[in-house]
Amino acid sequence: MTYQNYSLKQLQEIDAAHHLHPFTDHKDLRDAGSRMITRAEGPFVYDSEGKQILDGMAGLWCVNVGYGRNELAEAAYAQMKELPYYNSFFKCTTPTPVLLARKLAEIAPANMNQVFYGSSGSEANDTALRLVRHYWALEGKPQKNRIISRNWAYHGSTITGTSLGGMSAMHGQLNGAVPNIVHVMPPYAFELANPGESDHDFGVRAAKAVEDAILEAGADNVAAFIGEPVMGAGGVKIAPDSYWPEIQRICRKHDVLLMLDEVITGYGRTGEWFAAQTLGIEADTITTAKALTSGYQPLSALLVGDRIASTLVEKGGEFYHGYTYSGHPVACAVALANLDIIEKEGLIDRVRDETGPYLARALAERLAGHGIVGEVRSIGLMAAIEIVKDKASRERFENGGLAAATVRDHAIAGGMMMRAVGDTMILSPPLIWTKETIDMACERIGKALDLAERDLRK
Ligand code: PXG
Repeated sequence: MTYQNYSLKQLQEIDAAHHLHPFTDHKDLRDAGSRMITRAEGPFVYDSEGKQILDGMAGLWCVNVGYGRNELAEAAYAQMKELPYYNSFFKCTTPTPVLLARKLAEIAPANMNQVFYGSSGSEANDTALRLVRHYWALEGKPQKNRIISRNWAYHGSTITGTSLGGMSAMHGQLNGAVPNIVHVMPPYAFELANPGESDHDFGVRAAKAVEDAILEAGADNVAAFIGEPVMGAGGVKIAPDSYWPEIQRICRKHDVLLMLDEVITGYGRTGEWFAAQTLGIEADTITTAKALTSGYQPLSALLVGDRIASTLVEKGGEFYHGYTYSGHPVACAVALANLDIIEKEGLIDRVRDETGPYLARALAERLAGHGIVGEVRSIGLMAAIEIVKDKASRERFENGGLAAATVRDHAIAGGMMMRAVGDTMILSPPLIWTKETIDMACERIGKALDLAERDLRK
């Protein structure tokens, strides 16, 4: 590649002339010009001007083993030379997706033994929706097809992903969602708990919203509930402890399948391979992608529980669904090498026993007391910082979203890559972060909060 021959300005001009970015206001982008990230190593990314930035988002919630891993490049290279592509249709397949499927069954919750591949989380959720409805059709209940989801959920950006998701701005541009998907309140205590309501009671109430939706539709018409164990793109919304056990009980009581979307939480983020294990949830499908390859290759795996899989096998009949790149051998080779690194380096144990608790303490002791911080919360290496104008009343700054965007801009300028969702700052770093990296991050975030407070209170 010869991009080094171009100046930043030239690349920005070419970008503006030819490249439409995801989730972007293109008028804005043309005014500002894009930030060009050109290389990365370990926990850092570097922009075209050589500026080093600590990557608090693991790319986009995916680079769990950090950057610059030769093993992954070599796995891809070796597989490309031997067999760059062959399909898994028409009773064929290739060795790497087979071996990866066995590995995934080994690390997944006990009832998950089958895998369906795609190239993205959105595709995997499309598969999940189709599979769950297919399951009920095979069981002789085709009308049991409604899906309960939640406001603020993010399940991808295809029409299915957007329809399953609960992002109102995205729905506003949908012009017709996939039918029979309803959304209820999320378990977001910081904004939705009533004054004086305990976390426990709020969690039970948020779960009851799911049961109410089931009862309203009639359980015979409800196929499944879908949820992220921890809502990621919606702002790292962590449910109270009472929520998931209630959801599990409600789904069992009404014979409603439980679909987990672990595109963000999968592969170690919460201190177990899957958040289902951290939170003790028994699901019928688990959507995974992102950190399956640490983002080095596009790959998703829908983990399918025994209940659905056995019906599929016993009843037979073709499931008319699949992608050219389902089980892509190169992506699967990279995934195998990636899971190997996670295991050999003990990254998940480190999150559970060391860095996860250390991050929680650091946020609580060093940032929670800040004048514009309303709450900090985390699970494993996934965290949120709520930005408020008034700590006691939790009143937000005017112009919703501007406050966190101000913090974010100062953070990036200070060498700390973070995301802002509304007025929530979020962190989801590579699992290779150490206590020292967390110290560095907290220091940089603290400075960004100081500078933002100065701007915001002007
Ligand atoms: N489910 C969840 C829970 C996700 O977080 C998807 C599905 C879709 O995956 P693909 O691979 O189709 O993008 C995601 C993706 C953000 C952001 O701004 C988050 C995602 C994607 C893009 C931006 O936080 N998550």
